[in-house]
Amino acid sequence: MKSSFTLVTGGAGFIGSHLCDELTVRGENVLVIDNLSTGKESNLPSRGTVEFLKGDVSDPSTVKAAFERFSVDRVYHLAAVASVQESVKHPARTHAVNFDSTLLLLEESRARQVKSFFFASSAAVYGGAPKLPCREDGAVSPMTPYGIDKYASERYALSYASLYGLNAFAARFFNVFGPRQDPASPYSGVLSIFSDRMRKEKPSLILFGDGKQTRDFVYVKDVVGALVHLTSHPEAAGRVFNVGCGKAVSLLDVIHELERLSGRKAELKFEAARPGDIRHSRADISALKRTGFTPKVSFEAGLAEYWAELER
Ligand code: NAD
Ligand code: UD2
Repeated sequence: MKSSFTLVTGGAGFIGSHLCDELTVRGENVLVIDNLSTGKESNLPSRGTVEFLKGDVSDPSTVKAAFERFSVDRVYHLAAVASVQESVKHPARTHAVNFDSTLLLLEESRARQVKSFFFASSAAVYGGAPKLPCREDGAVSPMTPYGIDKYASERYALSYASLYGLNAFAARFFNVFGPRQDPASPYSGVLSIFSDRMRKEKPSLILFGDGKQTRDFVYVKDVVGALVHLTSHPEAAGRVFNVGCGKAVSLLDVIHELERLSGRKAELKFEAARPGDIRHSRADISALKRTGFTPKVSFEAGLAEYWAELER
């Protein structure tokens, strides 16, 4: 009999690689599909059973071949063009990755009756001026191709639960941060960019807007903890959960904290706000808490751990 594998798409990326770490620690065999567009092979765990297929998750032959070669019994779908700005620049190209891949994976998962299917959605589904804190049963109004594809994918995943009995659930990640978030592009997560710059002798930071925009930053280890918890929760199927901390932190607060950790003062350059940028974002995490999971790492503690890791 073939051994079972847990498929993690985007497993060479920031969040996906932390998830792979945790799954291998739990003794699961992991199969990763990643095209390494932003991920790195060196992010993959060095211990445990990890098979790596370099390929495009929106290509039907790649996805089919993976399911034919391996006995996949769980799926975590995280591969995506994770940059909102990239989706604004290239809506058609990002749609193929951020939406088509979900339908392909759902079809394979339905045909093979996998035990669980997870889709990585985003706070971007709430749009530009949500009623705060954002609740899963509140209004959605995605403003960018990224947010629209996330919402459509999420709905497809949940409809596969109700229509076909697939054990599918989704999570709307708020702003995730931590080790291995790649600061390489100007569209990378703001905390990875700012932390990287603060390590320089004379750090200078660009603020798009006035720096008073707020985000609900959540540490990557809590995100992985929430996913693993929800996967085995009997009431997760067919539902979407906010995954954040429930606390708003402004970019100016972030800078203050990084100045404290680094002992350096940052030079701030203010530029126009980016198109499609959300002003404020904060999660209501009571649904997640009701399942028995509460994030454990505060913004300050997570940032201190991340900073220490960068300085190591
Ligand atoms: P990331 O860019 O580090 O990871 C995405 C991974 O997907 C990368 O390894 C990349 O190489 C891979 N990938 C991209 N296109 C692919 C394709 N066509 N085929 C195969 N692999 C492909 O980003 P991340 O921050 O780890 O994001 C993971 C998921 O979480 C994404 O779906 C993202 O939209 C979602 N998300 C992230 C955040 C955040 O704050 N980081 C917030 C909300 C949602
Ligand atoms: C993040 C995720 C996205 C999405 C969303 C959910 C990344 C790269 N993007 O988008 O996938 O799901 O969260 O809400 O993780 N900024 C600056 N200076 C910089 C860089 C950024 O001022 O050098 C600003 C930016 O204009 C924005 C804020 O910082 O107002 C956060 O930007 P981001 O790209 O980290 O994250 P966001 O919220 O656009």
